[in-house]
Amino acid sequence: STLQPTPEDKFTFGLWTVGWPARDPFGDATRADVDVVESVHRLAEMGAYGVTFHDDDVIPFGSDTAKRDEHIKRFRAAIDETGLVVPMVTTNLFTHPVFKEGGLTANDREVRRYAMRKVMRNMDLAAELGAQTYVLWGGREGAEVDMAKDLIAALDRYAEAIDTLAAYSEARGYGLRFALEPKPNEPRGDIFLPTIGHALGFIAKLEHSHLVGLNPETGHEQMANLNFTHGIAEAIWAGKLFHIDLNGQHGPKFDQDLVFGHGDLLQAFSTVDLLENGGLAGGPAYEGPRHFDYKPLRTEDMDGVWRSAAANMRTYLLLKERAAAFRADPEVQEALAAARVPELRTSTLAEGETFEDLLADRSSFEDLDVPAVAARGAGVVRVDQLMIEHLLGAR
Ligand code: ASC
Ligand code: MN
Ligand code: MN
Ligand code: MN
Repeated sequence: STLQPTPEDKFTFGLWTVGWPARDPFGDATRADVDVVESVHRLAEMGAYGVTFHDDDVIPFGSDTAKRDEHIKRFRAAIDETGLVVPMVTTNLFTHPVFKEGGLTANDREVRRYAMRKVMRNMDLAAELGAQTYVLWGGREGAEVDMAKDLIAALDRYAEAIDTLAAYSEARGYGLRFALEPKPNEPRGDIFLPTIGHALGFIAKLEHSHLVGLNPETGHEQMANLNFTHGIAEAIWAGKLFHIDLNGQHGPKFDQDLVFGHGDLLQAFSTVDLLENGGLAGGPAYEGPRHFDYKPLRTEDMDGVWRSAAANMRTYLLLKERAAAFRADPEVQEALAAARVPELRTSTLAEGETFEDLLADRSSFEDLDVPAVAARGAGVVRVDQLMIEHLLGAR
């Protein structure tokens, strides 16, 4: 294996990541704006597969039609020159003050109608650029004051908006699938659809649920003190992992958007192992882009920005290499067997067996030596240490 990224690795970056000038709530920008054309070229040189963007990343908010066309033309030329793809596109419904109280779920109906139009206009561009996935991160969909929002009506409006956008994609033949991105808070005090689980429950209620899935982000689940690998496993199980935002986070605090692996490294290891080796046949459990949504540290100059972009890909490839070595190690296989991990793929009832058969099977209950079963060690610590040893390159 090689640690040099290539387009086959399907690494993609939001233009807003390397392009972040590092303005935060307490301080001014520490870097200049980056031309998207430069970002496209630099990322292509580094071996990326594609880029993604919010409308406003490519077309500054408020551009007139002529200026808009010019920005799109320049971006398109860069894409064509480099051969990068644009597999996902999204909308900025959070920066402009008009969205301060929400976009698709704002109390103000004029804001909601405007937000829908902003998404629809960018869906036209997404389809033109060949995107398959449209992400909806509802950063401003939420509240600080519970009683200043009709919480149930807000979910109705959210569902109405997404069903309308899905119907629009169908009617225009765009073939887009929508990926909702959960986040528990920030910038709103509380954001609607705060976790993967909340979003899955919501999607099941949609008229167009078949077109709607998830774009989970590592740090967003970890902000809620949840296990990201467990979260995406449930999304995969539900057939809803449409896209993924990989980054790093050190537990519950503000959204750090660190380089992938530069946070909870053990969880990054299990994430890569699940994506690459977690399929039922032992292959990938997810085939879409490996998308990085991170922010280069505010301390860095542009050299640090490009180093951080490379670090995401290299860390992913290192973890992929370690995960492959872990799976190939005979001692690991023995430890997993001793911990009965493969046994979980055997159904609890035998083929054709009914609950009547189970009731009739005395060995399952009446004759079971429960204390003996309870006394069996589960063999988990051996697996844990083997994980650590592979992660540290000790095996
Ligand atoms: C997105 C997305 C996020 C946010 C954030 C904006 O589209 O996936 O997590 O916007 O990156 O700063
Ligand atoms: Mn329809
Ligand atoms: Mn984030
Ligand atoms: Mn994200």
